[in-house]
Parts: sequence; C-alpha cells; structure tokens
Amino acid sequence: DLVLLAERDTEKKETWFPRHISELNLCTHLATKFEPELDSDHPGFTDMKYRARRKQIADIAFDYKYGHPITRVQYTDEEIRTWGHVFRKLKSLFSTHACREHRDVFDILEKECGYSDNNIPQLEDISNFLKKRTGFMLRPVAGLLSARDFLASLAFRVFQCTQYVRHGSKPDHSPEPDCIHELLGHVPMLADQKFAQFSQELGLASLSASDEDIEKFATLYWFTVEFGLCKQNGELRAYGAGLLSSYAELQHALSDVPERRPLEPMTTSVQEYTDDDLQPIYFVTESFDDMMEKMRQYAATIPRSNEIRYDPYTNTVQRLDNT
Ligand code: HBI
Ligand code: FE
Repeated sequence: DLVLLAERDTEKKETWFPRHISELNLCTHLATKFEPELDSDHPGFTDMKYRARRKQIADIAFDYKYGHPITRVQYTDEEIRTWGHVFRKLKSLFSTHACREHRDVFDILEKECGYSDNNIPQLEDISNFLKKRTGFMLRPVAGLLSARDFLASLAFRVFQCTQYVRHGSKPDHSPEPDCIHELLGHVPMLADQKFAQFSQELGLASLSASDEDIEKFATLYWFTVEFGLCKQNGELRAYGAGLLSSYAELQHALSDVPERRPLEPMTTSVQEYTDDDLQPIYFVTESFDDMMEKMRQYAATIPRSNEIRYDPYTNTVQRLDNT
C-alpha cells in the first residue's frame, strides 16, 4: 500500500491550481507583453505622466485580496474624454452589430449602473451588479495576465479586470486590455446567464491542463469570448468583447472582408491568430447552447478536466476522484 501511494504521488504530479476562490490571490502572474514601461511601441512609452498614473492604478490590483471591496478610482477629465469618445462611437453600432444579450444588458447598465459618455463606471459597483445577475465578480488586475491564471479565475466566476484607461493619443486602439474594453465588451456578456456558464466551464476545463492544452483553451477563448460571432434571427451578430469594444473591428467583422467559419473546437483551438491587427478569420456559433455543447465535448477529450466539479456553496473546485 505504501509503495502504491508513493508511486501514485509521483505519477500524478501536476501543476498546482486553485481549489478555493481565495486562492486566486495567487493567480496574478502578469504576462510581460504590451506593458508601457517595457514596450517601446506602446503609446505611453515616453509619457512619464501616463506611466505614473498606470503605476498608481496598478497598485490597487497588487494590494487587492479576495473579499475586499475594489478601491475606487477618480478618473481624470482626459480619461473620461477617451472613454466618452469610444462610448459614443460604439453605441451607434450596437443596435445593428451587437448580439441581443449584449444590447439587453447594455440598456440596463445605462439605466441603473451609470454607463454614459461622461462617466466611467467603478469596478466595485459593476462587480456588485454582476454578482446579482450571474454570480460573476470582478477583481482588479494590473495588466495582461498569464493565460493559465486568467482562465483559472473564470472557473470561480471571477473576471480579472483592468482598471486603467488606454493612452489618450490612441483612443480607438489599445494594444492591451483596458477598462474601456472590459466595461463595454466583457461586462454586458458576463451578465448573461448562459454566457456566464460558458465562461465558467471554459475556466474549469483549463484547471490542471498541460501547457499545450492551456494554449488551446486560450485560443478558443480568443475566438469565442474575445472575437466570437453568432447567428440571431438569420443575421450575423457580435458577442466577442474584442469586437464589442472596437469600432473598426466590429464593422470589419460583419463586413464582406474577413473569412468566417463555423465554430468547431477541435480545429478552432489550433487556429493561428494575430493580436495586433484586424482578424482575418472569425468563427460563428449557432447559439450559446450549441457553443456550450461543443465545448463540453471538446473538454471531455482532454484528460482529467471532466472529473472537476464546482461547489457554489463553498466556492471550491472538487475532484470527483477525491485527490
Ligand atoms: N489578461 N487581464 C487580462 N485580460 C484578458 O482578457 C486576458 C488576460 N490574459 C490572457 C487572455 N486574456 C487571453 O488571451 C487568453 O490567453 C485566456
Ligand atoms: Fe478581453
């Protein structure tokens, strides 16, 4: 017996993953990409004032612990101008380009949560809104996270959310996620029950996955949560947050220019993509139910991910084989 146990220990050695929602305090590894201090192409690279502001807001994320309220930011007039510019342009496209779920929630966010062109909503207020809608919460993050940590948080219905605003010189494009992208693109979708469920299941499937499989889940995330298209009443609509927060790409995605293929996780998960230009290819789903079903079938082909369950009473992930 002792020998067997010892053997099993070495065989089963696997990457650590969070078992309780509070352990997301340890899932904060930033990817060193697009940081204004490290990337000479970043529009804020030579702007010391912008870099100081970024550091100030990053410290809120570095100090954050699970269960704390998210510290409020008093946004500057320039930041609000940048937000307002993007807000007005995108709003003019939503009725013809956004999916029904996004439009429905966006109306509520305008009526009840202070979404308007002269106000940047506070993450703490939006987190409380999401908690009531779908159980999702936000936690502040200082920039682009590692795919493993980012996906792991989704398993707990936690969305790691940036709080800073992109550089004012390039309001229509940001090389990294910023709160305009999160608030206009992600938040409305996370307030939808089916989409929230899909996001959590993608997160659960990623726990304990190999680096290779994490790469595939990150690619699936890219072509669904960030750049996904769906069919509604016979029309193409956007549900991906990268589309719903970019005026140029939202128009491009529904135009005759790009290629569109049906979402098929086996092949979509290995599709190459670019993160510094408009996408040449988008994937289309028939419905969120269909997308969830396909994702479940795909996740079931990956060893172990199908043995993980989430217990919402204790906010823990449990392995059904009790290890
Ligand atoms: N980090 N802060 C943040 N926001 C994202 O949207 C994000 C991330 N890290 C990785 C990521 N998205 C995706 O590209 C996938 O790798 C999961
Ligand atoms: Fe995003």
